[in-house]
Amino acid sequence: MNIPKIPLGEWIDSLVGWVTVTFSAFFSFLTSLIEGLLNIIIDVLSVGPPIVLICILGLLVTYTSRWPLGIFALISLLLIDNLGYWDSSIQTLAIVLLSGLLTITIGIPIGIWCAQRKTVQNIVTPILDFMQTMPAFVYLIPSILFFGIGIVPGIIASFIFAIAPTIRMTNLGIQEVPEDLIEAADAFGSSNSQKLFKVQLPLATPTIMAGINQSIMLALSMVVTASLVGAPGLGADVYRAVSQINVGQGFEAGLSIVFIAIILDRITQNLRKPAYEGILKRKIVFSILAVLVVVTAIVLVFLKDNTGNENANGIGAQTDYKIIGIEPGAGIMAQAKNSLTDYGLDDWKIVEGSSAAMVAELKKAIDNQKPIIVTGWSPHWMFQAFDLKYLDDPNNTFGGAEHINTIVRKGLEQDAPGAYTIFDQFSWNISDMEAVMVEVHKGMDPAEAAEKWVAANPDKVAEWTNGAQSGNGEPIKLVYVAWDTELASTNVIGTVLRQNGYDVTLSQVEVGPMFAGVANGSADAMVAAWLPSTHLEYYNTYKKDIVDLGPNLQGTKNGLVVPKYVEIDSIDDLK
Ligand code: PBE
Repeated sequence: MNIPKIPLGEWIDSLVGWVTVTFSAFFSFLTSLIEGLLNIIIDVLSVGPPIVLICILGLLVTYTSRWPLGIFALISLLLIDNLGYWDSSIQTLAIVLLSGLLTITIGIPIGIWCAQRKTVQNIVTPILDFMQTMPAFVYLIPSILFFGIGIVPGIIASFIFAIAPTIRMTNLGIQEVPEDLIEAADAFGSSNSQKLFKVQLPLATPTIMAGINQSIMLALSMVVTASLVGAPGLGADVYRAVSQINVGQGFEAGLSIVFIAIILDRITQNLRKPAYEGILKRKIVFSILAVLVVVTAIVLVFLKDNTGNENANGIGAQTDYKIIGIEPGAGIMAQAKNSLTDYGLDDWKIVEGSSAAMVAELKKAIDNQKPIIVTGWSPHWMFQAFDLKYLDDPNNTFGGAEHINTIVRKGLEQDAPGAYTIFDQFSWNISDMEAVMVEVHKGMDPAEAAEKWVAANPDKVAEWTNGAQSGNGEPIKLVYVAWDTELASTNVIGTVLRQNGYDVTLSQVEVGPMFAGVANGSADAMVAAWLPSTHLEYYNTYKKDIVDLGPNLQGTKNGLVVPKYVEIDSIDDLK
């Protein structure tokens, strides 16, 4: 059959593109609103030393769920603080509380509406099914375009992912109210709203609370995903640990998430029937808590407004002192962090995320002619697509010109000598690599772009395969990180090996796993070691267990990059 592919992806692309432009004012309003709310929550939670909040939470858990659990909460929070995850935990808690708040304010009314109108329920139910089954990762993509990277797209994605149970359970709770009670209410002539607030909602509360509890747990389960687009907190700690293969840190951050989950779960589950209700009335406790929160928030907002912002027009204020980074494990991220110390940029933060999110953010800033600073490297198509410049790096923190090395596992030379020879002889230059990257950027499939380049450059390829015996379908597993450069190089070398009789697979991984995979022999090779400085730490960690075949490309560079219209020239100017 010859039915052409339905361009569903393209339609979605143009729809999202249209929405991004048309509603950009609305999105930036929403972004500042959510950021503002989040900052207030974070400020309130972190007022005073950690021990204050630890005690309050401990008491609250005791009150709702008896003293043994209160003691558990106290100890686990003290442990989180001791391990050094307190600030991350506050951020995570704030993200979850805000998503929870949004879920309640939007989910409960929708749930009520569903319960009252069959048509609404018929429309909303399939939408909820769709929202819950679509992998939550997918929401991150348009979220970045609408809200930029950072915490807001993470909150929005968590909210979309988490709202369904609140809506469903509110609907269910109200529908389950026994018919005779409704009839009785009708018989006494109650209005619709009286019926809702005096009969249906009170009776439905346990079910609604169960929905909210589930929503909050789902929001918490999104924190790691949200960190891919730059949301800070425990999720980012876990993501960083994965991308650097830091088992200990991963466990500590993961354990902190578990503790927070248990505490939130118990508080929300028992909110309606606290264990010590008999000793102290629920109303009193929650009123005290509410007054405490509101007063602190007001005082903090008031205090904040009075602090002078001397340098409101400087580049720092304009960019919110943020440098947009990429995957937390990338070498350039370590260099960027070092640059903060080397240049004394104490106020600045490096936002972790991904290369794709960084480019999306850069494009958005350029479309709006806003200042932005990103971690950048060449070769990269962004220098062709946009007018960019490197900031001077007088302290040489980013290490100057570098090369990319090919690294293979021990034993490959014996197991697949032909492939080994090809890896060893693989070498090309920046314009070759750029030719592939340009095609990929224009939308060609990387494998196809690689085949095209290989077909067009038989002489170069002949040098690499010179003297290499062909394979007999031996498997060769290449690992790479989804940077544009390595997408190009890995696909090209993969194509050449395939054409020489090897059964090649490419696996996309994070930086740490890429090195570790070659070192422990679960992968055969990588062509992506940026040396001498970018990946030095990984190189040193694994150098006993790998075979370094030397450079395949010379003349790469890392640094901080800004659009040309940004009026600074050196990292020194960020001070
Ligand atoms: N990069 C591109 C990588 C190496 C390739 C500069 C983003 C890094 O920083 O690890």
